[in-house]
Amino acid sequence: MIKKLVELQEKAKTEIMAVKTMHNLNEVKSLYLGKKSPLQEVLTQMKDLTVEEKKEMGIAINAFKQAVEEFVLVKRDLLQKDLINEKLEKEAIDISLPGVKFKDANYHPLELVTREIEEIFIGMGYNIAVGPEVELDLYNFEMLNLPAGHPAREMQDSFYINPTTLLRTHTSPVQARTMLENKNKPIQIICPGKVYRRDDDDATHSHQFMQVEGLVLGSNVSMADLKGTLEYLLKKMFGGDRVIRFRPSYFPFTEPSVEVDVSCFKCNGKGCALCKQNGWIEILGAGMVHPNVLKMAGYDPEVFQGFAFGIGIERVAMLKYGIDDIRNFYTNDIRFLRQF
Ligand code: FA5
Repeated sequence: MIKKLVELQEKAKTEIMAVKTMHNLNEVKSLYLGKKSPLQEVLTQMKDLTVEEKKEMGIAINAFKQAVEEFVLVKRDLLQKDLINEKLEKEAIDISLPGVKFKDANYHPLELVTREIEEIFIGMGYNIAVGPEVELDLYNFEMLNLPAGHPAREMQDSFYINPTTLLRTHTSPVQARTMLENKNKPIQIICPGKVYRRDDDDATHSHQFMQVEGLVLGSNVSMADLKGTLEYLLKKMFGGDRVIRFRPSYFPFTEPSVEVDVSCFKCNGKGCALCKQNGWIEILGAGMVHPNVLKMAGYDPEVFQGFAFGIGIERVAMLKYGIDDIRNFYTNDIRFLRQF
C-alpha cells in the first residue's frame, strides 16, 4: 500500500506541474485529495491492517497529503508569476514612440514689434520707462504745453474718469514724469504702452492702440540726432524695402515738429484704399522738446535741449507684416495669430 501511495504521489506531482491554469490546478488538487480520490480506496483497505501497520500507514498518508499540498502551493506560485509576466508584457509602454506634439503659444505681433523696438533702442543705450494708463490731465496735457482750452486738445479727445483724470491719449505724459524724476540730469528713455482716444475705428485707426515714446535730453542734442536715430530705427525694422519721408508738422510740445511716413506696403506708394490714396502711412510724430515743456519740468532750456518721438506700434506692425486692417490685432482670431 505504501508503494501505491509513493506512485500516486509521483503521478500527482507530474500532473500538478503540467497544469496551465488556476482552474485546472484546483481540479487536479481535488482529484488527489478530494472525496473521490484514490486515497479513499487506500483508506477503506486500512481496516484489514494490524495496529502497527495502521500507524505506519497513517504517517505515510499524512506525508502524501502534505506533499500534494506543497506541489499545489509551488504550482500556484508559478502560475501567479506567469500571470503577472503576461500582464506586464501586454501593458508595456513603448517609450520609443514619439509623443503627441503640444502646440506652443506664440507672441502677439504687437508684442513682437514692441520687443524688437525695445532691443534696437537698448542697443543705442536707452532705458525703458513706464507710466500709468489712467493719467492726470496735468501730465497728459498741461505739462506738455496744452493748457485747458488749447485747440490741439480736440485732436486727442479721450475717455474721462473725472474732470482731471483720463485714459492717456498718448505715451507723451511719460516725458513729463521722467523729467520730474530726473531733474537736471540727461535723459535717454523709451516707453512702450497702451493709449486710448475717442477716434473712429477704421483700417488704420483704433480707439485703443499702442505707442512707444522716446525722449532724449542733453546739452548738445540736435534735430540731426533725431533724424539719424529714427532713420536707424526704421532701417533696422524694415530693411531697405521701404521709403521713409519726414514731413513738417505741429505738436504743442515740440518745436520744430515732424511726422514720419513710410511708403505703403500694399500699393508701394502708388495710392490705395489702405493709405487713403496718398501712398504713405504715417507711423510717428516727433520734434525738438519745446522750451515751455522743459521749463515746466524744471529743466533750463538754455542748458538742455532734446528730442522726443511717439511711434504707433500697430502701424509699424502693419507695415512690417503686411497687415491691411488694424482691427485684426484685437479680434483674437487664432488663424491670424498663429502666423507670427
Ligand atoms: C502723438 O500721439 C504724439 N504724442 C507723438 C509725439 C511724441 C510727437 C513726442 C512729438 C513728440 P499722433 O497723434 O500723431 O502723435 O500719434 C502718433 C502715432 O500714433 C501716429 O503716427 C500713428 O502711428 C499712431 N496713431 C495715432 N492715432 C492712432 C489710432 N487711432 N489708431 C492707431 N494708431 C494711431
